[in-house]
Amino acid sequence: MGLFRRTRILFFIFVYLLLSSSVSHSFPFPKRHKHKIEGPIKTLVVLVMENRSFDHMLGWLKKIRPDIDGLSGSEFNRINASDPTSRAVSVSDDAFFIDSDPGHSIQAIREQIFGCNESSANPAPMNGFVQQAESMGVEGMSKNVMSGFKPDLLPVYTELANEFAVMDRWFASVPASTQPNRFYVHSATSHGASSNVRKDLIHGFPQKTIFDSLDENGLTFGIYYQNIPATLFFKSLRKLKHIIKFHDYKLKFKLHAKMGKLPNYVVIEQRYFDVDLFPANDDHPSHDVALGQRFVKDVYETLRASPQWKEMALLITYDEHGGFYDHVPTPVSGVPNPDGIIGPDPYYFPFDRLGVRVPTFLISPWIDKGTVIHKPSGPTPSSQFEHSSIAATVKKLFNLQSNFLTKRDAWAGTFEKYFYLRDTPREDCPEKLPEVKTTLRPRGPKEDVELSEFQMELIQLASQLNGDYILNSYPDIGRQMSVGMANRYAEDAVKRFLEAGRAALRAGANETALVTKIYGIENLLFGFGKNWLKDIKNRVKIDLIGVISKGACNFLDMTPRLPLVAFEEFDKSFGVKSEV
Ligand SMILES: *[C@@H]1O[C@H](CO)[C@@H](O)[C@H](O)[C@H]1NC(C)=O
Ligand SMILES: *[C@@H]1O[C@H](CO)[C@@H](O)[C@H](O)[C@H]1NC(C)=O
Ligand SMILES: *[C@@H]1O[C@H](CO)[C@@H](O)[C@H](O)[C@H]1NC(C)=O
Ligand SMILES: *[C@H]1O[C@H](CO)[C@@H](O)[C@H](O)[C@H]1NC(C)=O
Repeated sequence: MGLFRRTRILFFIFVYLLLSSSVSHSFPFPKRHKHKIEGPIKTLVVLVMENRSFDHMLGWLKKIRPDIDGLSGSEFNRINASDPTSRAVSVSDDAFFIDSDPGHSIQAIREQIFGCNESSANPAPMNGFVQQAESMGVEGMSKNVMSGFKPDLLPVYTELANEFAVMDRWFASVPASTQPNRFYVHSATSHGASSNVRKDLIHGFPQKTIFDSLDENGLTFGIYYQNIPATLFFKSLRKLKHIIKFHDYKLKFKLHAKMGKLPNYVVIEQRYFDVDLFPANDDHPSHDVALGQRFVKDVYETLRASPQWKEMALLITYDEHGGFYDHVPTPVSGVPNPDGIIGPDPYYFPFDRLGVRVPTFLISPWIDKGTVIHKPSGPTPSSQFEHSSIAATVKKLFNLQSNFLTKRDAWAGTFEKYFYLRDTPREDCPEKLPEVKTTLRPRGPKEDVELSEFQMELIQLASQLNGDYILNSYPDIGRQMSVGMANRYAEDAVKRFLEAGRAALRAGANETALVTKIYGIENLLFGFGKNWLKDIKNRVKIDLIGVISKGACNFLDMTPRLPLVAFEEFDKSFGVKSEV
């Protein structure tokens, strides 16, 4: 590698020495005027579970709660949706443990809701779930997708439904998989992703998020994660100033709640990896739904015990339906494309219809017992509750001066009015939810299984955070990993990423810088003399700050033990991968 080439590489890497004596240790946050929140809710907590439809989780509640739009018991799908004489599979209330993952790609979901490849029927007939399941060739799958849980197997949800509000018209934002739907929750668009988009997963999705709007208005947010925060897929959350808003759920959630220090917008992420010591609690097949129940119970009871409880609301929803049957037609008309971006080849999905209905709860002492919230009453006649309703409601609830994020949250129904129906908060909210004693799985976690698609994406995110994404083995980096290995890899990547970010903040780095770890920087530095920093500084146009790796430090005769990281100014393109 010639000096010229090395110089070009280093053009992107202005390394600022941590050990420089001129480092400022002051906290680099400007004081802002406090934004006043008028309404009763000062903190909204959002928990997005994985991959279950409304009818699968809550459909059978209708037996004891006829006001909820659940199952009558006579719903069915045929194994061939276009053949009225083919065998019918009816809904059943015997869901227990689902091992394999039903289909939920954009094609599979189209078949589930329309029964064929033609997507013009309105209302959508919701008659292809069994046909799609049959096509997967997995024994018992078509029965599984039509099954639902008996309410007494999900005692935490049954109690929450009786104590607070069930929203029985809340849809996934996109008839596609986990990741696009999770993007809608915080940014009202998936920026064109209808599945996994590798390039954007590496560089981070560039769209504006509700976190940015909150920040602009001087309000606070916090992300309480367990193995790896999927919110780091957003580029803007990789800014240095946001590093300190990521907290380990285990260490900090209860503490902050108890101290009354939860921020205005709280995102709780669950365990996405199923390992012996810490089994997954996200409800994703094949994970144990009983653990999901215990997790929801833990979150609720923590909030209930907080001095902030009377100014709080908790929204629990599911990213998507996970291939499970739901009888409510997916809205297929009057849904605006958020930002003009069309999905990729070969489907060119225009983001103009929603996904399948998912279970959603609204919990707060401002909500009356046994409330059911159906369709929203605006802002347009076609408006619906869907994941963008969260950003739309945050804007109204907290009176944000920022614009809507996209056309989608401007259109989505909002739920702030349900906090204004009482004069005072309730005093009778349960302090504890029912114990969940039974396991809903005949076995423990299997650490040695392959990764699911979403877990692969999380590993790709982790490889971005720790710099491995420039290796030739990316994007197959997770292919050789078992779930157990992947869990360790992801946790380690997150730990080092956040540590490095905090170190840079302490060193006085510009808070708008993005954190980017660059693999093998020490090799690039080799060959420059001791004045290399000055040389680069003279040439560099972008403001990059770095913490030196052990290797480079040895070369430079220094001794820090910090991970290798560079910090890139926000909005400048990376240019690193192609150069190395
Ligand atoms: C489903 O039924 C239609 C209409 O009878 C028929 O044309 C088609 O071949 C059937 N599909 C399968 C997979 O059996
Ligand atoms: C739908 O289209 C795909 C190709 O895009 C084809 O493989 C499949 O058989 C079609 N399914 C039906 C039910 O027509
Ligand atoms: C940080 O960087 C931004 C973007 O380049 C710049 O506008 C800002 O003035 C910088 N802040 C400080 C404190 O240097
Ligand atoms: C849920 O998770 C899986 C695997 O984690 C992911 O690939 C998919 O997009 C999501 N949907 C379903 C139904 O699994």
